[in-house]
Amino acid sequence: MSQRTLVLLKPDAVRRGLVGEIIGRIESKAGWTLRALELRDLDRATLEQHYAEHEGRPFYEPLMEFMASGPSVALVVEGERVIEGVRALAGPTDPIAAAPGSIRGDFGTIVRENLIHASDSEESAERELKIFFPDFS
Ligand code: IDP
Ligand code: MG
Repeated sequence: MSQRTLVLLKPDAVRRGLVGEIIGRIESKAGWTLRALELRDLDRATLEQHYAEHEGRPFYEPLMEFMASGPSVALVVEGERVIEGVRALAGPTDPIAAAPGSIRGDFGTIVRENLIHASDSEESAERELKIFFPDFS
């Protein structure tokens, strides 16, 4: 089942020079392809839409500040079960709990600065792709 997912390489990944490493892992999965890729400063309005489900949580404001602290890389990745697959490559939200071999497990220590966002379901992917790539068909 071919799908599309929205991936963000967060400002910590860009600052730390891990963009190539992380995209390499995604690109290496057989049959997955990059359909869009852009280095982008994410503005408040975009971030509010993207993280609407978390509004009011204690980590929300620090998360918004962090996500606006430098450019991110926004990607559309397409391929077989790519939504579930990129989440598996990323690992769970807390990088200390994430298994070695996963992106968060290999490179992260701080929950907020966990390197990568990836859509968590078909519904989320559809919603998030519209926010970040509204002209993409
Ligand atoms: P996800 O990115 O693994 O889907 P979510 O629960 O959707 O995780 O949270 C969105 C983002 O908010 C996380 O990736 C992380 O950057 C941040 N975050 C989530 N929970 C916490 C927390 O408890 N403390 C600090 N930051 C958090
Ligand atoms: Mg999430």
